[in-house]
Amino acid sequence: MDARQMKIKAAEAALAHVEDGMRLGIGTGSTAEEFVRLLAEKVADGLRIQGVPTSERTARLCLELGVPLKSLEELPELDLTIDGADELDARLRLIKGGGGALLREKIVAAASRKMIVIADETKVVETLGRFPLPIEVNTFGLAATRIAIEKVASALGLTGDIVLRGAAKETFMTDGGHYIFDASFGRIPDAEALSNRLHAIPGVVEHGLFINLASAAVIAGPAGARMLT
Ligand code: ABF
Repeated sequence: MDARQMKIKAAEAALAHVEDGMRLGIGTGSTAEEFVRLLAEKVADGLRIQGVPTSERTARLCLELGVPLKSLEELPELDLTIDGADELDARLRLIKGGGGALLREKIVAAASRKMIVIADETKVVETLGRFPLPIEVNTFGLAATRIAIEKVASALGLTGDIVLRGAAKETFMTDGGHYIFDASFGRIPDAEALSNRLHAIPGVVEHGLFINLASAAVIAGPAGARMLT
């Protein structure tokens, strides 16, 4: 089974949790896009859901495929969010944001009663941090914010490059009009501590550590899909 087939397997398993009439947060990334394609087929067969997209990219795909959308303003309380991840550990803590949508993904996930992560087994890690942690920052005071992040990380024994996404060519800007630093810490033993200290930095808008948000995960591997709760 190749990578795409594994993503489809995870998406299929998650789709089984979508009930008629649900208010559904819809994630970003290639695995989430496989979920949207399968969801669109169910909608065409009569499934009634109202979707809230976590990025402009996801919104465009949903509209193209006929998945009915509302804004989070219209649906501020959701029943379920289905979204991908860049990394997840055994306690369902995640690193997200590789796709640049972490702020809206976290807002939508936090507005949902449940969040099911869909991922292939390559995303499962013992300790978060192998994937560079995306940190969404205000465009004002970038150098000062980077120094503040370095200090916070150092205080927790974390070192590694903190790189402005897209700086080499054209600085990446999120749907929300912010920039992203990708911080290659390698391993993050105390994700909660890092999360809290990053939130205390004024220039940090949000970061890609999702803690106490995922209710379950569907992990797909060559042998099929398994549920992690
Ligand atoms: C999104 O899912 C992002 O937070 C994360 O980067 C991405 C993973 O993408 P993929 O499913 O393509 O690996 O929610």
